Amino acid sequence: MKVAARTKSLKAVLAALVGLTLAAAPPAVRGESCDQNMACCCPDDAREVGIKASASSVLDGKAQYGADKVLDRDGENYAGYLETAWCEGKRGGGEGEWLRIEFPSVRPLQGLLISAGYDRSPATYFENGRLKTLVLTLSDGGRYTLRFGPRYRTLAEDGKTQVLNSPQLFRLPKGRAHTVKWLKLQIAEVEPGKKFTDTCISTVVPHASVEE
Ligand SMILES: [Ca+2]
Repeated sequence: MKVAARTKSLKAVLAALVGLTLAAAPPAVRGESCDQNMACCCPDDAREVGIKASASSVLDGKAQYGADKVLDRDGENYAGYLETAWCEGKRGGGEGEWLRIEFPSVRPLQGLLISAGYDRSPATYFENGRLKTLVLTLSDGGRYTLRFGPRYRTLAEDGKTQVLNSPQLFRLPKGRAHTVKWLKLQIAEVEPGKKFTDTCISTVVPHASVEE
């Protein structure tokens, strides 16, 4: 009887823990492909002055993989400068490592364009770790799980199939308007790289508004 009672109470504790975990899981937002998706395009704030990035770690401590590499811009390219990337420096896939972006003043945030990996080339993309899920925390208390979609494909002009799965657009749910001073992106799940274990993000573009 004693064993049975103990098993029962253990089950109750486990059930309570599972309940707490489920309750704490932030709502999920799925990434959209930017192929033929005008909502990805042209945020009016792509060249914000005074926006800053910091990170929990940097690969080998090298400036070339620094947090600021998610904010550099390539002329008028709405997606940012994809040749460069922040790469985390923790041993393993980088789960738990984070990137923090701070704005010079409080501003609206409706969406984010985020690279799923190192977008410089298909080679760097597949050799390094890629994102499956990120946890987004906002300074106004908002919290979401960002789920990167599967690989999107489209037909290139030369008739060859081209991989176009990154960056992806995340629209925050319309039910709640967010105004933020900072945001934090924490790596939750990754797909390991074929050659390297570090996980990289080429660009993050905050959108104050997102087209329908
Ligand atoms: Ca970059």
